[in-house]
Amino acid sequence: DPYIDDPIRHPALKVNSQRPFNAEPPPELLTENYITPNPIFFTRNHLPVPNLDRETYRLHVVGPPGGQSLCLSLDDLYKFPRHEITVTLQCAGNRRSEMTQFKEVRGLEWNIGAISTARWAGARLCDVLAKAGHQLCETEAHVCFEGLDSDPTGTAYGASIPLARAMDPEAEVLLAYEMNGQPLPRDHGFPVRVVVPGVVGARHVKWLGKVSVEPEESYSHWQRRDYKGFSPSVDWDTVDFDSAPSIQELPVQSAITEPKDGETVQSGEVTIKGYAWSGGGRAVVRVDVSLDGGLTWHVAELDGEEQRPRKAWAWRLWQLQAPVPAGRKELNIVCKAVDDSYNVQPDTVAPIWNLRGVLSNAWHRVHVHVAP
Ligand code: MTE
Ligand code: MO
Repeated sequence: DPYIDDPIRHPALKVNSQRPFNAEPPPELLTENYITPNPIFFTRNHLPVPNLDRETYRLHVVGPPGGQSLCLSLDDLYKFPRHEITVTLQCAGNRRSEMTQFKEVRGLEWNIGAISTARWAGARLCDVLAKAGHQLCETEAHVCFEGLDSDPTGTAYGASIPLARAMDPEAEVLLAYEMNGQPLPRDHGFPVRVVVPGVVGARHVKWLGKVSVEPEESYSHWQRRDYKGFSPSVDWDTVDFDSAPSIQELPVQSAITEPKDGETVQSGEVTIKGYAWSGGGRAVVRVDVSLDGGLTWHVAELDGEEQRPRKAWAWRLWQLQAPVPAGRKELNIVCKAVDDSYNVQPDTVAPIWNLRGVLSNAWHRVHVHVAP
């Protein structure tokens, strides 16, 4: 059993798949803290968790012609200037179960918890690439990452991001060795992972073994044959993965974490809580909440850390206290967020449904009963 050596996990996690391990925190725990505690941070593994040793770990950075390849120990990485940022990580499959309800898709049944936020510390990728002699070039180029996790044929997890993002100090791409003040937990990439603020989780390669600059995107399955969006009309007989770009920056997202679907709330006043986030450093500027399925709206209060313009890497938590209209037996609660480019969420899943169930960001809806 290649999974025999996987770490022990927190019992509160809702497990979507045991081998490989995939799990999310329950909604009410997700927004209990602005920073998600490490033990309940959602986990998305495609393969067994490698058991790496901090002393023998090496990161290989392939240099350009005329540059120098680097072979970095953890202590070597500590010598680069330390950079610390709060970043929300979201899987492309977050909220996939809502797409499944509309029409079958292939993928893990994530509820709204395939998203979490941590304080990450590490070396800036741009500093490490510069040390190896890499520069921005005029022609298209990509930074390819390889994990030290692999399948029985020896194929490693891999992904890539454009070189322009990797070299941009303002994009703050990290080779992270710390998560919330601790060494990375094994499930989250011990000892080193990539953190690409504002970009889909799949590019944040864990257990990082190799970094190289290539003229093409990574040839990994997860870069080329997965994590892409398609028209609702495309099915598994007609899909052409080469025709769509790989997902990088994610669209605007929000969800309700309290109350839960099917719950009974007290009459009088109801408190509604949730999260909102957008990709590419776009800040959430507003969250609208409706108690009547979208006929009338309230503006929620945004909590959590104020985000910097163009560098809004982390989510906002939000809440709304609203009177329950007298005589109502049930509420159809809806939320939708707006980012600073005025991007909005689609109202239903149908027009964004896709065969892989990614990019699921329709208005989130929760139906509750009102106590008599
Ligand atoms: N890196 C490696 N090496 N192997 C993986 O399976 N999964 C990716 C990414 N990095 C993965 C990986 C995906 S799809 C996501 S969403 C994030 O890691 C999840 O990170 P987390 O488990 O720390 O939440
Ligand atoms: Mo993912």
